Amino acid sequence: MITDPASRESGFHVDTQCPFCSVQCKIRLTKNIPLPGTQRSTYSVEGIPNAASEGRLCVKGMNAHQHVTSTDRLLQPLVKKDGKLTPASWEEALNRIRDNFLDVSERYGPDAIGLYGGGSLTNEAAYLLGKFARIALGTKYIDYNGRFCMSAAASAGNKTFGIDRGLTCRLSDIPLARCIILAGTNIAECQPTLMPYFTKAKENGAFIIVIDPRVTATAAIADIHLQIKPGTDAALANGMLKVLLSESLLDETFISDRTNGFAGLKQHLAAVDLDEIAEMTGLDKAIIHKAAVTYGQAETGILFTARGVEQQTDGHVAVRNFLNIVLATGKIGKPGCGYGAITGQGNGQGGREHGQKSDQLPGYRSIDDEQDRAYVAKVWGVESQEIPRKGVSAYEMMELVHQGAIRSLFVMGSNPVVSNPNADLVEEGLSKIDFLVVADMFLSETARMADVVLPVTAYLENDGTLTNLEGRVLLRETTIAAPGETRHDWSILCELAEMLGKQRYFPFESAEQIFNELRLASRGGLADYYGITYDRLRRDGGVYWPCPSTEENDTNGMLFEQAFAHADGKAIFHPVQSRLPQEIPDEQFPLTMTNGRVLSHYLTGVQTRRSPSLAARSVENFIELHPRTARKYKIEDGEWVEVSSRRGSFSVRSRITDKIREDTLFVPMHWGGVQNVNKATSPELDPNCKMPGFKTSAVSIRPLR
Ligand SMILES: Nc1nc2c(c(=O)[nH]1)N[C@H]1C(S)=C(S)[C@@H](COP(=O)(O)OP(=O)(O)OC[C@H]3O[C@@H](n4cnc5c(=O)[nH]c(N)nc54)[C@H](O)[C@@H]3O)O[C@H]1N2
Ligand SMILES: Nc1nc2c(c(=O)[nH]1)N[C@H]1C(S)=C(S)[C@@H](COP(=O)(O)OP(=O)(O)OC[C@H]3O[C@@H](n4cnc5c(=O)[nH]c(N)nc54)[C@H](O)[C@@H]3O)O[C@H]1N2
Ligand code: SF4
Ligand SMILES: [Mo]
Repeated sequence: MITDPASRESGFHVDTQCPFCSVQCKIRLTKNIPLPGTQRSTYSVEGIPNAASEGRLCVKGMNAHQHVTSTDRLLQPLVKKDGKLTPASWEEALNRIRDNFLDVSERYGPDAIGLYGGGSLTNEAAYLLGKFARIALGTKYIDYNGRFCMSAAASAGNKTFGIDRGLTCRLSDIPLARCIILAGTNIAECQPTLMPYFTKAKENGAFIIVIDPRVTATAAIADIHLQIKPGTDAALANGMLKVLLSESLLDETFISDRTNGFAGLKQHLAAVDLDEIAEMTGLDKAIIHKAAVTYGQAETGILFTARGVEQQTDGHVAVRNFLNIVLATGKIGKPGCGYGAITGQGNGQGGREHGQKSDQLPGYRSIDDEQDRAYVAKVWGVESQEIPRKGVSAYEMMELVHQGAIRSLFVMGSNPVVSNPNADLVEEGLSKIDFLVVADMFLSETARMADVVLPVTAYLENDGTLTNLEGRVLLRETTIAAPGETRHDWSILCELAEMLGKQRYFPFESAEQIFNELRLASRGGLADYYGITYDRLRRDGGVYWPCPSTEENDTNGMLFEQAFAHADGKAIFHPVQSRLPQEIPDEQFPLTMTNGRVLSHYLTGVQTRRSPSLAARSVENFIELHPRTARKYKIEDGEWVEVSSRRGSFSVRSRITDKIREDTLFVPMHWGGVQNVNKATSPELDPNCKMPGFKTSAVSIRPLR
C-alpha cells in the first residue's frame, strides 16, 4: 500500500481494470520496490484472463498507470482567488460550492444549476450524480458526455428492440459468425483486444465487410471494404435492403413471427433506386450488391456499428436502417448472430443506464413515466413530484450556459471545452459563466477555467462497478489509498449533499452501499441489476444484465432468443429515407471532414498525454488527406494547414495518404487549443437523440506558410 503516488519507497500489487475503453480489460499491476542504490520504482503490467479480454492488453492498458503516477496529478483542491487557481482546503472549496449553489438556487431557481457527467465514472458515481442533481439540488439539468457517444445507437436499440444493450450477443459469438459487417467502427485502434475475436472468425471462414471512408487498421481484415462518403450510411443500408429483397434473401418466418412493420419497409424499398444509392454513397453498385448478398446468404452473421455511423444528424435512423437489415434476415437471438453498438468509454454502457441522462432514472427508467417516477421516488424516500422533469442534452446545456440560463455548472468526468462540437461557443459560454466546478484528476482545458477544482481518485484507487460493451457488470476493487487529499467522486457528492442539508438521502460510506441502493432502484427496470451483488461479482468475475434474481444464474448474455423487449415481444421495422449528409460541400467549403481516434490516445487526451509512453507515440494532431487533394490545395506532407468551417478554424500538420477518399479529410479528436477539430464541427443535433453531427462537416483547407 502507498499513500502518495510519487512515493518511491514502497511497492504494491493490485488487480484492476483498464480505465479507458469499453472492453474493460483486467490488469495486474505491480509496483516494484526500487533496488538498493536506485531511485526509481518500476512497474510490471500483466493482463489477467477474464471473459472479454481473455488476458490481452493493448498499449493504452499497458501504460495506463503512468498517468496515475504523473506529477501532474491534482492532490489538493484549487479555488480561484484574484483570477488565479490557488491551493485550498477541502472545507474552503466545498463551502464555496455550497454557498454558490444555495445562492443561485434561491435567486434563480434550482434549474440555474447544471450537472455534466461522464462515461468514465463508475456505476456508483453515475447513479449518485443523477440522484444528486434531482434530490440534493432539485435541478432538471443533468446530462453527460455519453450523449456524444452512445445516444444514436441507444435510442435506435430502444425503438427497434425495446431495450438498449450494446451487444445483443456475446463476444464469444463473433467467431461463430459467417459474415460480419463493421460499419463505422475501427476496432483495431479503439478496442484492440477484441481483434482476435474477428481474426478467429476469419480463420473459421467468416467474410468481413468494413464500411469506412478510410482504409483503417480494421479494414485490413476486410474481404470487402465499402469506402463510403461520410454521412451516407442510411442510404447504403437502403441499397443493401433493396438487394436483399430483390434477391429473396429475407427470413420470411422470422419477419412474420417476431417483427412488426415490415409492410411499411417493403413499400418504402419499392422506391429505392440502386443507381441513386451508388451516387449518394460514392460506392460501386456491384460492390453494394455483393456485400448485401454475402451477408444475406450467410448462415450466421453479426452487424456492428460505432461512431462513424452514429455521430451524424441522422445517426439514429441510420442505425435503425442497419437494424432493419439484421431483422429482415433474422440474424439475431441465436448463436453467431446479433447486433452490436460498440460502446466507447470504460463505463459507456453502465453510465447510460442509471440516471445521469436528462430524460432518465435508474435502471433505464424514464423520467416522464409516472410509474417509473413513483418507483424511484419510493426507493429514494421522496414524493414523486419532488423529482424534476426532464432537462436537455449535453450540447443544449452548453447553449443554456452561453445564454446565461445555467449560471453554475458542475462537471464530473468530462472535458467539454474540447469534446463538444462548436467548441468556440462552449469555451465562450464557460468563460463567462458565474461559477464552474470541475472534479478531475488533472487540470484539463475545462478545469483551467473553473472557479473550484476538486481532485479525485483515479481508477487504481477507486472501488466500483463498470459495465463493459457486452452488458457484463465487472467489479474493480483496490487496496491502494487515495493519494494526497484526493477523494472519490461518490464521497464528494455525499459530502456536498450533507452540506446542502440532504444527508439522509446520501448516507453512504462505501461504493458497495451505493451499489446496493442502485440494485433496488434498477429492480424491475429494463437494466435490472437487482440480482448482482459485489460478492457475486467477486465469485463469477462478471455478470450480464438483465439480472433480476440473486438466486438463479439465468443470464447467459444472449438477448432476444425468444422475444424482443417490446410489450408484444416483437421488434419494429422502421423505414428510413436516404438523405445527403447534413452539410454538403460547396465552393467556399469544398471538402468533407470527418474525425475519430488513433490507437495511443484516449478522447481529449487529458490522461494519455500524461503517460510518457503513450504521448511519445503521437505528439501532435494531424489531418489525413489524399495525395490528389493535397496537390489541388498545394499542401505538402508534414506542413501546417489551417482547416476552416462555418463554425471556426483550427491548425494541424498534414499527413498525405492514399488510404482516404479524395473528397474526405480525417482529423483525430484528441487535442484541444488550436489543434482542436471541434472548433470546426457542427453543433446540429439529431432530432431523435440529440447526437451532434460530429462526423460530417464541410470545410476548406489552406497551407499555413
Ligand atoms: N484508442 C482509442 N480507443 C478508444 C477511444 C479513444 O479515444 N482512443 N475512445 C473510446 C470511445 S469513448 C469511443 S466512442 C470509441 C469509438 O470507436 P469508433 O467509433 O470505432 O472510433 P472513431 O475513430 O470515432 O470512428 C470509427 C470510424 O468511423 C469512420 N467514419 C467516419 N465517418 C464515417 C461515416 O460517415 N460512415 C462510416 N461508415 N464510417 C465513418 C472513421 O474513419 C473511423 O475509422 O472508441 C473507444 N476506444
Ligand atoms: N470531433 C469529435 N468530438 C467528439 C468525438 C468524436 O468522435 N469526434 N467523440 C465524442 C465521444 S464518443 C466522447 S465519449 C466524448 C468524450 O469527451 P470527454 O467527455 O471530454 O472525455 P475525456 O477526454 O475522457 O474527459 C474526461 C475527463 O475526466 C477525467 N476523468 C477520467 N476519469 C475520471 C473519473 O473517474 N472521475 C472524474 N471526476 N474525472 C475523471 C479525465 O482526466 C478527463 O479530464 O467526446 C466526444 N467528442
Ligand atoms: S484501452 Fe481498451 S482494449 Fe486497451 S487495454 Fe484498455 S480496456 Fe483493453
Ligand atoms: Mo465515446
